[in-house]
Parts: sequence; C-alpha cells; structure tokens
Amino acid sequence: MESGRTSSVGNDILGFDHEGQVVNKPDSHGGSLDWTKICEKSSKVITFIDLAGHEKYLKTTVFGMTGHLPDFCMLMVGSNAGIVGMTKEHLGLALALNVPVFVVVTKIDMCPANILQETLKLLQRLLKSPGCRKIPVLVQNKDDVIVTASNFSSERMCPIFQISNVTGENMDLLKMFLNLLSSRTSYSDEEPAEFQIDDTYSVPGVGTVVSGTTLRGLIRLNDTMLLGPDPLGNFLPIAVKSIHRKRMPVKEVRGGQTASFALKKIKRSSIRKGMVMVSPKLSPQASWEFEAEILVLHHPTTISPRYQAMVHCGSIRQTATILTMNRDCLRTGDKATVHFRFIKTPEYLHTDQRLVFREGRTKAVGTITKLLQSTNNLPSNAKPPQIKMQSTKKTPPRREDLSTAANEEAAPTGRPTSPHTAPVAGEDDVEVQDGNKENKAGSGAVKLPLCRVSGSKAGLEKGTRGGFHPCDQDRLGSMRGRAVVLRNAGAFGGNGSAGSTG
Ligand SMILES: Nc1nc2c(ncn2[C@@H]2O[C@H](COP(=O)(O)OP(=O)(O)OP(=O)(O)O)[C@@H](O)[C@H]2O)c(=O)[nH]1
Ligand SMILES: [Mg+2]
Repeated sequence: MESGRTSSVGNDILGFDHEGQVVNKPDSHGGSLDWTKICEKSSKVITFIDLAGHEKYLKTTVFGMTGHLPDFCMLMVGSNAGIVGMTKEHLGLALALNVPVFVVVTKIDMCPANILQETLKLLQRLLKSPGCRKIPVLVQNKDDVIVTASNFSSERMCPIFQISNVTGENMDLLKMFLNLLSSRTSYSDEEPAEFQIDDTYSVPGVGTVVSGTTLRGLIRLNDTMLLGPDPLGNFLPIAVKSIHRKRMPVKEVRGGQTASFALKKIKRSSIRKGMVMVSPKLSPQASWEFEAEILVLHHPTTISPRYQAMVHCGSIRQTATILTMNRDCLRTGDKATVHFRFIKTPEYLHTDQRLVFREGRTKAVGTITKLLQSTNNLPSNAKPPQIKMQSTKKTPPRREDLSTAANEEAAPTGRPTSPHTAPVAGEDDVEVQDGNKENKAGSGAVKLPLCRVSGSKAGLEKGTRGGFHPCDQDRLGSMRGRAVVLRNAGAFGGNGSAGSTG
C-alpha cells in the first residue's frame, strides 16, 4: 500500500501459499510487487481495497464500501491518535452495511504504554456500546487467532490486533488471521449475470472500457448483455468483446469477481457509474422511484419530505428527494418507510439492497423494499435526459426493438476487434488465463482469482494510483487510514439491523 494521504480507492493483493506463508516479497528495488508472481505462487489471494481515512474523502470511502462488495472490514486505528471521528464514521458504515469488522491498532512501536492502554479501553467501550453491540477480543496469541477467525463471520465478534508496521510486532498474528478467513459469499454460475459498473475509461486504440464487479452469474466472451439504464430507462444490447481481470485477458468472469470490459461503438460519456450490464434474461427495468426502510444515524435537525441527499447503493451515487414518508419528520435514531425519487436519471435497483443516504453530516442507512416507477416511460415531471446514449436512432429502442438495435449497435464494423483490448494500453500481454481457473487451494481458502498481471498502465485516460488498476480489486479490501474492506456480496443483500455510531 502506498503511504501518504489516500484520496481514492486503491488496491493491493496478498498471496498465501499452501502452508499459509505470505508469498509477497518486495522486489529488489523495494517497489511494487508483481501480481503475476504473487498469483502464480499462491493458494489463496486476498485483495485489499484501500480506502481513504480523511474526512475530506468520505464520499469516496462510502462508495468504496457500498460499491466494492467487501467481505470484511479492517479498521485501522493509530494507537497514538486513538479513536478519532472518522474511526466512528467508518465503523458505523461497516455496521450499517453488515460487513464484519476487525480492528488493527497500529504504530505500537511509537506509543507510550499508557496511551495504548487508553486507546484499547476506548475502542472496547465503543465496540460494546449499544450502537455497535460487538464482542471485542484482544488477539494476543495464535489460539486467539484461531478462535476469532473461526467465529468471525458471525459478525458479533470483533478481533483487535496491536501491530507495528515498523518492527513487525504481531504481524504474524494478523497474517495468520487473514489466511484463515474465508469469503462470506458463494455464487452460482446458473443465475442470470449482473455486472455493476463503477468506472469508465477511454483507452487509445481500444475505445471505451468499463470496470466494475460481477454481482452474480457468469459472463463469457461474446455474450450479449444489456447495458443501462440510459436516461430514458432503456437498456442497450452490447456484445462483450474482451474481458480483463487483474489486467489479464480472460474468457469469462463470475459472481464476486471484478473485471473490465472493452465495449464497441459506445462513447465513454454515455456510460456512468451505477449503470449495469445484465443478462437479457432479466428483462431489466429502471426505477425513478423506490421505497426504503431507513434508519437515521445522524441528522442535526429534522428530515421531512422534499429533503434531498445522496443515495449510495452499490455503485450508484445519485441525489434523491424524499417524496413522502410514514412519519411527519425524522430525527437521529428514527426509523421510517420513505418514498424516494432520483433527481437525474432512473437506476437499476433491487429490493433488499442496502443503501446509504447522506448529505454533509446527515447519514441514514436502509434497505430498499419496493421499486416504483419501474418502466421505460418517462414520468411527466421528469427532467429531460442529460446523458446521451450514442444511438443512431432519435428515440432509444423499445424492448421489442432490442434485437435489431443489437445488430446496429453492438456488431463490430470497421476496425477489427483486438483480442487484447484492455484498460491498459501498450502493456505486454502475458499468457491468457482462463478466468475459471481458480481456487487452486484446498480447504477453507477464499475462492481465488488466479490472475496474471502485466505491464504499465500508460494510456489510461483516468489516473489510478499506486500502480494498480481500480478494477483489479477482488474479495478483500483494505481501508487503510481507517479501515480495510473485504468484498462481500452479502453486504447489500442482507437485512440485518443497522447500527448507529454512538
Ligand atoms: N512508527 C510507525 N509508523 C507507521 C506505522 N504504520 C504506518 N506508519 C507511518 O505512518 C504514516 C501514514 O501511513 P499511511 O499508511 O499512509 O496512513 P493511512 O492510514 O493510509 O492514511 P490515509 O491514507 O490518509 O488514511 C506513514 O509515514 C507510515 O510510514 C507503524 O506501525 N509504526
Ligand atoms: Mg492510505
């Protein structure tokens, strides 16, 4: 992980061999590690999604948590700094999204004993508070690691590690814990595929590339998917011409995996975060309005109808207005059924999806209970579309017309399709790896991507940091600064209770 103030969603991977030893070794220059080598040698690979600790980047951090399906959250606490505002903020977010949390207290090499004890005391008090209802366990030895790792997914147990990145003290315990964790989610290839887009790129010589997470099902090369919704709520057929995973071309991706797709004949500007690519079997519908059960974690005064705030739901980030609710107004701690309406464009939603509703210091969490206004028709009071799909037709195709549109829009004409279209231009392609070839490891290992990594990321129109492409995260994420998150599809599927940060 890079040091310095993190402002975006970063990535790194940690590989374990069959004996549970970390395979990562810094290269001779002490620089970044080679993902190809890590994956080759590993039985299990954990991906860290590094999120920003600073308040200024909270919006990005919320997106990292809602949009990257973490399995677990590793909350980082500086032992000297103690429990700061953002510690509570990030802990509250993990609780609200039902992501199990473990805490790593760092910098114990430079912390006086009494301050460390004070930090641990406050931390345990916070975790036990009514808003969290966790069972904190100070991990002191290998037995503690085994006990906490085997009970961790229960969500209530919260292991606390005390480490130093400088002396390496207790790092063995943390590594052992990470190796023992297994993914909380399992996926079936039989389900119709859904892929959520969390970023777009224009790659010279390749065209538009979208990156994101496969939420379920299996997507194969040359599959035709429906991309949308556009501002009118329509979905456009699009053929999958190339797939990359961990910067490597693959033939397929499946539930839980991140990937990027090169798309033909579509402008980057017509694709936005929060759009999806789904199997035509789903006959997807976009919703302008939805109903959700929400819990207000914090609001300075009261929330009433016409209140607007940013809704985060999966990779969707859009302002929504409260149209009605089953109470006159909402204060901190209140629960209500609320009818929301997006202000800009309809979105592809599911019932039971978790959402975060926030604006400044106001925060609410909830679960979508009903989809409303789910049609292709523009409601009469809707604003005119602001994003143009690159359709040759004046009117976007209705669903019946999609097959024709598919031929017009998705069939490659002109320039031949490169088998190596990638978010990374000019990289040296290495051996093509079937995305299917996973889980080399035996028992208990997280279902792992076997991946190859190559080359530079020159040519990316949009910058990434730390030498890693944002689409390369998988499974485990790191919220450095304050937390690490492991990917978890269950994070939004769950109905569990939300906690306030107390
Ligand atoms: N002495 C000591 N220094 C540490 C330790 N861990 C990190 N540091 C230093 O603390 C500084 C900040 O580390 P980062 O990893 O960038 O912190 P961060 O939590 O990612 O910060 P944000 O990205 O802003 O959230 C760096 O200078 C590190 O070298 C530790 O265990 N002991
Ligand atoms: Mg950082």
